[in-house]
Amino acid sequence: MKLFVYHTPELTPSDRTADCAIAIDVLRATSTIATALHVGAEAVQAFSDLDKLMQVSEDWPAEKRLRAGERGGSKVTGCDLGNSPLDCTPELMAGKRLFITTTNGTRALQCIQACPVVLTAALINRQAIVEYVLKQQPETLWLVGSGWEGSFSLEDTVCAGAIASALMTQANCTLEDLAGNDETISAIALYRQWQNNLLELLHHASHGQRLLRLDGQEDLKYCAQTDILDIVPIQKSPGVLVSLKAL
Ligand code: 3SL
Repeated sequence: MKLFVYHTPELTPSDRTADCAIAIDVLRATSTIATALHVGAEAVQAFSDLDKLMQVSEDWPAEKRLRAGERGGSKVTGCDLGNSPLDCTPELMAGKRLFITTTNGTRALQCIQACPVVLTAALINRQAIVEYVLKQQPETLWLVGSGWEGSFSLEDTVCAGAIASALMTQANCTLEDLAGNDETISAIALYRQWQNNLLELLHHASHGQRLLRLDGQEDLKYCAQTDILDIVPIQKSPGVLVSLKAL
């Protein structure tokens, strides 16, 4: 297996696909997706475009849908929810489809949509993702960070490093065996430096600071936890994610 880390959708190759590609948006889209599926959402359907989300979700029974919209960290008017994973309670989500649009995370998902296997990962479901990858042994694996409007983000890269580091340890392989690009090596180094202080790293991150200004302390605390959810969000059809257990 060769693992390639790409920091943003813009840096991800568009002329080829990987056997398995994983979108990462720790703050907060992929943390929200993992949580929604964990508490019983039927599926999460992601859109980069808000108008398209409104149009497609209109055809879904109103009592079986929730619309989540975020721009610039805040909830979009007209949606039921913003993008806080803490809003994903079993009472609200069970049996519903979550239609979601966010600034960057849903774009990362869109840029890998054509890969044969598409997953989403966050720190909270890191180990479940690692176990899936170890079982499937894809020849090429991409970890795609969402970044922020085209720029690198610490939180997505540290999560990519957390996945890569666990793969190395659990597959008992070397950096040379696993790393397909330099970004992978730097992501592992970032994770190893901060693995015991992930919350502090999220506080340093520019998007962490943006969320703190919007009163997002509890979201940061939640998203900084590692391996708390045994859930693998997997693409069933373009843009539609379900729990692997429900496939
Ligand atoms: O950019 C995104 O996709 C979001 O996850 C950003 S936010 O954390 O909801 O502000």
